[in-house]
Amino acid sequence: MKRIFLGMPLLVYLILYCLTVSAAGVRPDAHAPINVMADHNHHAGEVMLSYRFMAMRMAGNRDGTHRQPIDSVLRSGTGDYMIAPTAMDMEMHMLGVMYAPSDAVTFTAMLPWIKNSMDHVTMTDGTFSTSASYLGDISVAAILPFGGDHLFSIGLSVPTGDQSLMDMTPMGRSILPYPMQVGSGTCDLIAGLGTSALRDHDSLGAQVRGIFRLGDNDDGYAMGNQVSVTAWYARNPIPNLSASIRGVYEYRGNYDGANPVYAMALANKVVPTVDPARRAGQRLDLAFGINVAHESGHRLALEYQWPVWQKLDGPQLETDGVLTVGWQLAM
Ligand SMILES: [Cu+2]
Repeated sequence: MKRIFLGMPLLVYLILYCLTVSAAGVRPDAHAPINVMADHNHHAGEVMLSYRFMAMRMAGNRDGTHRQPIDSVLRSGTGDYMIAPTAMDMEMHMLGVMYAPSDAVTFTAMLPWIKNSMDHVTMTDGTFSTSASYLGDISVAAILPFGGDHLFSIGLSVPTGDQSLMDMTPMGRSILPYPMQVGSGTCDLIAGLGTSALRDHDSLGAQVRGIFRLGDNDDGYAMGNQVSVTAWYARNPIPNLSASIRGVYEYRGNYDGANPVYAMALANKVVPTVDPARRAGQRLDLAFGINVAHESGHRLALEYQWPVWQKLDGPQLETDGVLTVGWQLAM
């Protein structure tokens, strides 16, 4: 998280710079809050480049809607496991490109780079950390506007990521458990439906989006499907800055099948993160964001999202917050 804070002064400077130049008809809230994907389309011939940085912090265990102290996860206490995760950080850098060959369709491609790190405690009071980073799953999609302010998007995520990343653990160099992997290993269908309305000084939007796994991967399992429903309201206190508030409901399912490489660890209850039936969860998040638009086509945005409610098939690490910052340039 340190690098984020080092980048903050630069981001603040860029936002202040953008505010000094009039936006001449560019609406900052013509784009949704930065953590919403496939939220807008482009006009014929337009190209947009984007970069997003996302940092997610997870800390502490939860089962259902209740927090679980470490003692109730570990076998040395009242729990079942030899090892418990205590915290996890995910950092993602994502490059994106959008291109509209006509007003009727905008194509998008996204290329993520993901770094995961996880801290653990063992039943003998030992601690250890693992980390892994790799290219994630590249996705391509078509965004199709209809009926004025509505968008339908359909795409495919291809398994360019890795689901067998390794690192040193107390058991030697091992394949890391499910939440540390950066790829699904499957081709996934992505579908979304969204709508938005721009008024004189404010705007509203909503989107439903899902990721559906098409079959099993080479290791004999499929990650759970994911569905998110979100709605936001944005207001422009000054012409080229909008401030937004957003609600998000997210559902992700348990894994289908299991990677046989974890069979021994699963049978011996070594750690809950190798259990394909302890991956599911639901979250209700609240997010606050800022979009800044410059007449040159540059946009900067920031959004912070945190759960107000979550229910997990645990023990599983609970999410504490998600920070997303982004830059976009339309040409
Ligand atoms: Cu765009």
